[in-house]
Amino acid sequence: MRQLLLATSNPGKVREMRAMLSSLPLEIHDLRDLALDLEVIEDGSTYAENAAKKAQTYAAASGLLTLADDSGLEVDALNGEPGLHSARYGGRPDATDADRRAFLLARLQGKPRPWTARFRCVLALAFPQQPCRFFEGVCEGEILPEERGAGGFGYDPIFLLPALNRTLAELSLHQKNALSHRGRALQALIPYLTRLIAEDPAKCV
Ligand code: ITT
Repeated sequence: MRQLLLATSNPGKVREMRAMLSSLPLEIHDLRDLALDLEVIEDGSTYAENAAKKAQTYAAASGLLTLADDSGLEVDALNGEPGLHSARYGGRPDATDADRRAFLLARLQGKPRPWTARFRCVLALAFPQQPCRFFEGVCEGEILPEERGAGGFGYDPIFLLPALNRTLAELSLHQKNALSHRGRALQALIPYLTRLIAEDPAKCV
């Protein structure tokens, strides 16, 4: 069985990626299964640079075909913040997801609504010792002043999809994957991975 490593320490990302990739003929590992925990400093100036750094570091350490995700929330009224810094937003290094949501809402107080925003996700697929391939997905929406829903993770309870009048946290895992930034990036990756497995199996250990 061919193998793929999901190089993310975020359990929400792992759940969403596993759900979408489970139909492929691949044995999927995550960092917990392999007890891999390396420090990767996310100091790139783009999502792609950070995603590539994570994917290449873990591909080199594991020898496996490796997928990493760098993503962020871009709020127009905050000039695109928190963007690349979404995971570290909130003023304190030990901030929780709830702290980061509260911090974001505090920054938006007094600014005229709607607070339009988008999630962006860049996936990097790395083969040991080879350049990465990138797949991107975007999800447009709006920030709500109050939390709604208990699903998902991160900023999901305050991210509204106006056409559905639901936040991402009010959707099932499968509904979120059909519409989200990460789901869209994975939808672009799947045909590529399917071809790779069929045509060049040596690349998947
Ligand atoms: P890895 O780097 O280990 O993958 P991370 O959580 O640090 O995990 P990022 O550096 O890509 O990931 O930071 C992205 C942050 O953006 C993440 O921590 C969330 O706060 C937010 N985010 C990304 N995707 C999201 C989603 O689908 N729903 C809600 N928030 C999301």
